[in-house]
Amino acid sequence: MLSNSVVAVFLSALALTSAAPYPQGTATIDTRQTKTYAAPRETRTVVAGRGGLRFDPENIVAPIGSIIEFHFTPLNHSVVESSFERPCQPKDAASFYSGFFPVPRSPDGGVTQSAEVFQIEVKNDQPIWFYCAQNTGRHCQSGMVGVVNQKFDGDKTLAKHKQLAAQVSGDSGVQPWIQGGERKANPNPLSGF
Ligand SMILES: [Cu+2]
Repeated sequence: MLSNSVVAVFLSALALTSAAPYPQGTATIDTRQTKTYAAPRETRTVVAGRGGLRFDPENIVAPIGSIIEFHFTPLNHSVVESSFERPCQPKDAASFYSGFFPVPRSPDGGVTQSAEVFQIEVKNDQPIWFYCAQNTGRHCQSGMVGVVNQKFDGDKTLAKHKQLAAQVSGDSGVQPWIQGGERKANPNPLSGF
């Protein structure tokens, strides 16, 4: 009886020490997966059109190196980088632009969103102002603007930016092409954001 137990313990120990966690000789490193980012990025989700003509949230604080991931609800929103002083217009030729995301309303009234998202990277500690360029309904001028890392000790506030946007009489501008970020498959298009 005792000897059987000793043998059992011995065999268990043998099994533990001889079982390699990974089959040797078959593991490979997929450089496509590892060369871009050393670690998963911290991500902030922003939903365009949730709760009306607005971004939710619209005032985002995010660390350098993190990702802002825009999701798009009906009917047809976009996101473009602007400046505090000139709302509803691209900041410059390098400003990011997502293109438009047409999304039909759900027939049963449920929440729907685009099968694609748009991601930008927070590259420095400067504020990133942005808006929706949809001119049908004048989204930007109606307050569909937002900011990443507003300077909270200054007077360039989101509220002030919205006032400036409301004074824009012309149409919102877009870039000639999608740029400055990545348009990619929505990781969870059927639920949540
Ligand atoms: Cu919009």
